[in-house]
Amino acid sequence: MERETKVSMLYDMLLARAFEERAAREYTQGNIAGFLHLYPGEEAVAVGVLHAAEPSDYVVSTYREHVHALVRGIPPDAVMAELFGKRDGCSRGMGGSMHLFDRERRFMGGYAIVGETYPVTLGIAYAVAMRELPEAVICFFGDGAVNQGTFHESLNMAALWKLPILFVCENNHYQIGTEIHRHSAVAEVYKRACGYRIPARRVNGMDVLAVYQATQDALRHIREGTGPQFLEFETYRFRGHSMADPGTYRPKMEVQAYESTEDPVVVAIEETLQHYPTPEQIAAAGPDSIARMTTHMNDGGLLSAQELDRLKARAEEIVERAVEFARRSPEPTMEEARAALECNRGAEVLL
Ligand SMILES: Cc1ncc(C[n+]2csc(CCOP(=O)(O)OP(=O)(O)O)c2C)c(N)n1
Ligand SMILES: [Mg+2]
Repeated sequence: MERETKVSMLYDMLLARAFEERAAREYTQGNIAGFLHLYPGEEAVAVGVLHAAEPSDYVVSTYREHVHALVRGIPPDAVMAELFGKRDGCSRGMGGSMHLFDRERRFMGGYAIVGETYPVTLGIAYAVAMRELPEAVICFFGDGAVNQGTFHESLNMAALWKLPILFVCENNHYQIGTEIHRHSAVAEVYKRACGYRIPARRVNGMDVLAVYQATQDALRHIREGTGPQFLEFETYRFRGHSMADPGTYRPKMEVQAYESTEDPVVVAIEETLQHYPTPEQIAAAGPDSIARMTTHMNDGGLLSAQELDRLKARAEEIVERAVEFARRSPEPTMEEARAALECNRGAEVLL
């Protein structure tokens, strides 16, 4: 792999981290409303997958999609402005954090409903297959989303019709607060794809180079016309499920009461803890994807400390400018909202 590609992937991860941490700050200051699901910890997945993709591929994502949108090439200004609900946002301020969209870049949306991405992907992939072009549709979803009925219906049809889909599971081991052993009968997500004869692999989602390689291989098979592929990337989110998840729904007194007694809740917590990864397991999984990539590049003599500082500074500056841009952008009007409804009616969406 070219040095430039590695530097570019590292930069995208740094930008992603800086963007999301800043979005969190803007949220707490009241500049972003609604739900805000952030991506720190998971950067290697979006960056590795989307660097391996072609601009002609389509991307369908979830509500945790800011970084997918950024790596896809939507300008940080337009993404931040959308988070702010402003007119210069990529969905003209009418979508917000969970509904980023950019037709020209074939970013076919973030979706708030868990499991909604599969049927949308299927429809796009069917259109692509009819046009017989070497394009693929990349479908992102979380580990919790594989328990939805649409997952099974869509995988079955995708395999049956040999559709050009890359299913990408971002397994961060949690569905909101529920750990995977508690929400899924099969904790190795990739095994589910075997039920539909879809080739599937589990890959370290904290290693951007491994993610890139696995995606390239999978996309090559898809372009050969052999049908869908499935990749499960094991990753971890460093923050809560969303910014709306501070845990304040439990009165302090109640929590303290449970903590201070030896009641069944304590036993249940201990039992739960047995399913959580031990510190040794976490350490064995390796460091943060950004730290890992930085070490890799330093060891290979590909990046000096000064260059790394410059990349970080550039990312911070781009994010600062995006926030300024979002602040200055006007609010959309009700007339614009109505016009958007009208213009979407019956419109051709695919390019
Ligand atoms: C159909 C549906 N049910 C429930 C929800 C509420 N909900 C939002 S996110 C989420 C958890 C999804 O977890 P996962 O797929 O693992 O994605 P992650 O948030 O970990 O990225 C749930 C249950 C929803 N948005 N849609
Ligand atoms: Mg999850």
